[in-house]
Amino acid sequence: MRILYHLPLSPFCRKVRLVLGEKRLPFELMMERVWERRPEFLAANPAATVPLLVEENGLAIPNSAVICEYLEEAYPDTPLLGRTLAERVEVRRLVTWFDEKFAAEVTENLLHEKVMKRISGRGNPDGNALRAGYANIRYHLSYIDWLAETRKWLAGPTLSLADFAAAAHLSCLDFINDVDWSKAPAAKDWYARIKSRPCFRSLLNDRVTGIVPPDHYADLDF
Ligand SMILES: N[C@@H](CCC(=O)N[C@@H](CS)C(=O)NCC(=O)O)C(=O)O
Repeated sequence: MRILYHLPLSPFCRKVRLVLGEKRLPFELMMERVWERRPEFLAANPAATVPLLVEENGLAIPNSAVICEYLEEAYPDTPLLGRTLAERVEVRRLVTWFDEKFAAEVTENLLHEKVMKRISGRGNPDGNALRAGYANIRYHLSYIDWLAETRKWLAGPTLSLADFAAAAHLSCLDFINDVDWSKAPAAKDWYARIKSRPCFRSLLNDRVTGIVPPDHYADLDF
C-alpha cells in the first residue's frame, strides 16, 4: 500500500492528501514525529520533513511540490495543473504564492507558533510573530476573496492544485479558529465548495490532542 508520512496540521501534507484523494489514489496515513529524527525516516528523507510519500514499489518521494509534480506525471487522469500554458503558469504562480508567501507571512506566524512549537517542545509562541500573522492574514484573505469573486476557481476556470494549496493552509488555520470568514464572503463560498468534496473528508475528521477545533471546522454549511 502507498504510505503518506504526515502530521495532521501540516498544510503541505494536507495539500498532498487532497491531491491523492481527488485523483482517487488509495493511501495509508502514518504520523511521523519529525522532531524525533527516526533513522529510517531520515534515510528516506534527509531533510527530515513531512510529507514523504512512499509508493508501493518502494519509491520514496519527499517534499510536497515534488510529490505533486510526480503525481501529476505518474497519474495524469484528473489533471490538476490547468489545461493551457497560461493556465498552468497561473496555477504554479498561486501554488508558490500559498506555499511560500502565505506560508511565511501567515502560517509560520500563527500555526507554527501556536501548535508546532508546543507539540515539538520548542518553546512558547512569540507575541511579535502572532501579531504579524494576524495582520497578514487579513490582506491574504481579501486577496483570496478577490480571486474567488472574479474566477470560478482560484487559478481560473478549472479546479486545480492552487485551490488545494490554499485550502490546505486555510484548513489548518481554521482548525485553530484563526480565519475570520465573515470578512471574505466569496472566499467563504469557495471554501465551502472545496470543503464538500470527498477528498476533504479525512481532513475534517482529523483530531489533534489538546486542540479542539471550532464547531464550524467540520460543518459543510458553516
Ligand atoms: N517545502 C516543504 C516544507 C515541508 C515542511 O516544512 N514540513 C514541516 C511540517 S508543516 C516539517 O516537516 N517540519 C519539520 C520540522 O520543523 O522539523 C514541502 O513542501 O514539503
